[in-house]
Amino acid sequence: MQKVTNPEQLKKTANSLRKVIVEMVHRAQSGHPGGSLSAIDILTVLYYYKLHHDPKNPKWADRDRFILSKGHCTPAMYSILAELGYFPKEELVGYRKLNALLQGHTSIHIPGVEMSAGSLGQGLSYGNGIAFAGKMDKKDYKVYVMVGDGETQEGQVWEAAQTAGVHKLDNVVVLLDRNKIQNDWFVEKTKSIEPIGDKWRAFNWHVIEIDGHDVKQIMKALDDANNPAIVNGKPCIIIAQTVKGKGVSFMENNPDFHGKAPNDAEFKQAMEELDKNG
Ligand SMILES: Cc1ncc(C[n+]2csc(CCOP(=O)(O)OP(=O)(O)O)c2C)c(N)n1
Repeated sequence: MQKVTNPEQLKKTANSLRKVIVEMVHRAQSGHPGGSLSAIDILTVLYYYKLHHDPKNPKWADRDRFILSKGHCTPAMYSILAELGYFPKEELVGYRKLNALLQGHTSIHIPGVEMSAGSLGQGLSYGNGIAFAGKMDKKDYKVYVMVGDGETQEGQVWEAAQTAGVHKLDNVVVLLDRNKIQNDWFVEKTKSIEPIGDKWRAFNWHVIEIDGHDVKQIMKALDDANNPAIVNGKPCIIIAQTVKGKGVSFMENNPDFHGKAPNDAEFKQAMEELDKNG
C-alpha cells in the first residue's frame, strides 16, 4: 500500500476518522467512543504510514500484523479498515446490529482483523505466538498489539510481557494507549499501574514514551521501534500519553464516555467541533 508520509495529511485523516467514529457510535446508540478517540491518531499513523499490508489481500503471508487487544475500541479500527477498502464502507451502517458484519468487539470474520478480542488481556499472548511463528518461518513481519492502560491490570499481560522479554521477541511492538481512564473511572484511582515504563523495562523491553496525539512523535516512535540499532534485540513498547475522548470537548477526560453513545444534541455538537478542526 502507498504510504502517507506527510504529517499534516495524517492529522487530517485522523480527524475525519474521528467523525466516522462518533457517527458509528451515535447511529448504533452503543459502543466505546472514548478509547477509540484516544487511539485514533496512533492507529492512523500505524495503518497509513508504517504497516506493510494490502487491503485487497488481507491474508498476505508477509503482512505486518495488528492486534487490537482492547477489542472494544472497534469504531477506531473499523473506520480505518473501511476507509482503506478492507470491506465496503456501507458495512459501517450495520455496526453493532444483529447479524451484521461489524460486531461490537473485534471478530476474525472481518477482513483485516487478526484476532477476536474483547476479553481484555489476551492480545499480547496471541501476538507473541504470531511473532514466534514469524521467527520460525524466517519472515520479516512485525506484530503490533494495542493495549489499554486499564487492560494492563490483567495478569496475563505480564505473563506475555515476560515471555516476549525472555525470548527477545524483537518483532513485537506494543502500543499502550495511556489515556488514564478505564471502565468508568480513573486508572490511578482504581489501581495505579505506575511506574509503568520501569515495569516494562524490568521485563527486558525497550521503552519509548511519546505524546500519542503528536503525529510526528508517533511516526518517529514507530520508526525507532523498527530500528535494530535502537531496540537492540528487545521487544518494544510505545507508551503513548493520550486523552480519552480526544477531539470532542465534553468527552475529553470524561469517564462517562468510555462506553456511552452521544444523544442527538451531543452528536450535533461533536460533529461541529470536529468540523472546525478540519
Ligand atoms: C477480562 C475483562 N474484564 C472486564 C472487561 C470489561 N471492560 C471493558 S472495557 C474495560 C476498561 C478498559 O480500560 P482500558 O484498557 O484503559 O481501555 P480504554 O480506556 O482505552 O477504552 C473493562 C474493564 C473486559 N472486556 N474484559
